[in-house]
Amino acid sequence: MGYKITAEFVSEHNEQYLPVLKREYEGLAEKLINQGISIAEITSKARQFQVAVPTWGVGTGGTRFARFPNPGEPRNIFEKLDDCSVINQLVRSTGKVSPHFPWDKVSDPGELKQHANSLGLGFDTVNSNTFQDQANQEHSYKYGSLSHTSEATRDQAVAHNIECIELGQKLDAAGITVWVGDGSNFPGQQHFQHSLERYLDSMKKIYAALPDDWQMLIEHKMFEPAFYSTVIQDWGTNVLCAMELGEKARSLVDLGHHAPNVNIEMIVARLIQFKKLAGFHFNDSKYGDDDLDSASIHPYQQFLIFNELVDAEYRKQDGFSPTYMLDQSHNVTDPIESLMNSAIEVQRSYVQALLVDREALYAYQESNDALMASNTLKAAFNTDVSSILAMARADNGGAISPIEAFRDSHYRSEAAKARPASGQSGSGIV
Ligand SMILES: [Mn+2]
Repeated sequence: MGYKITAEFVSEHNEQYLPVLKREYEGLAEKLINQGISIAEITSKARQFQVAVPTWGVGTGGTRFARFPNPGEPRNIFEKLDDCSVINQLVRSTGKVSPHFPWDKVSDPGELKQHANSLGLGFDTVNSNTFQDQANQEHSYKYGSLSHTSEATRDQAVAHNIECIELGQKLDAAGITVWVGDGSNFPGQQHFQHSLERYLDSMKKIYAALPDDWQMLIEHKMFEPAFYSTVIQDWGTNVLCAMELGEKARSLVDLGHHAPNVNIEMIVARLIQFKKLAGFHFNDSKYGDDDLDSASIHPYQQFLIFNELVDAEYRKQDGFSPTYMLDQSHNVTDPIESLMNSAIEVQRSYVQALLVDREALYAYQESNDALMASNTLKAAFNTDVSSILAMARADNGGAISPIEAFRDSHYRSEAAKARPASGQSGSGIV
């Protein structure tokens, strides 16, 4: 068991920020009441907001050129959970962790579940991995996995996914996310239709092994590692496969997995309409699948996505229950700091979207008042909701200033002492 940040430390740390926070919160309360919005209601919703953290996110990321590890990196799933618990302790919106197999595979899943629960954590969807070969693996995934031309390779990939479901059940997870790196690097290399047919055959076998209350989340990605074509390249192919597979299969939206300038919020609206939105991998990007910190580049885009989500919530859209998760690669920052910051930024977009005057917006849409419709969204986006987010954290027992609290706790330097570098890491870029 690693170094702990105590509850007393957090509450003492909060004291220095509390007087200013209270003033800012009261000022915002007055501003919002004039718009007919109760800050208590918004704060209560902010307190309930959750976004899961991926286990691979707490290790330092990298690129295909290099990785520059930080001191005190977690060396196994138990240490990763320790780091995840620090994130949740300070921000209180990341109570679930998404494991990745075989990176996080242990001989006793029961012990793993117990360790997580003792830290106040639970498990989100599990992730399978057929995009790289493991030691002693019989059939290589060099030319694909679930869509491979060889039946034996496909069977091996199917068996791995079914094993992930079984492991996930022991962890009390309720879904499996399937992303494949299958694709091609040359025109003509792969038969488009046949490869998708093989993929679907494999996915049907995995789907058949899904427990009744489980969900299958299909993740698409336009390029990388395949650079000419991928088998599940966009949301269109994704949703077609989800429809073919059945009700429990839905589409996952990773913000970095689209063509540049694609209108992601509109994709989200379409998936909501047809009850096929499984959830999100939040991150941000400038060029491609950059896996940068959420809202570090395009905060308005993230807000517009949440505008669609909150709209569905407001309309009580049938079948709407997406799961939220961060999926980022932290190459130059402390991953714990980045994940805390990003969880707050995702929550910020949610809270800003709650402030949208929906009835006014609908009226502007009906009367074709384009400018005022846009201004209605901008008014919510331009509202500084920082004091709501900080108050929600404090009310939940978290830190008013999580980054400062984390730095003042010396958790990282203590972790560096307790965790000498092992030379291996379970951090990946997916
Ligand atoms: Mn992803």
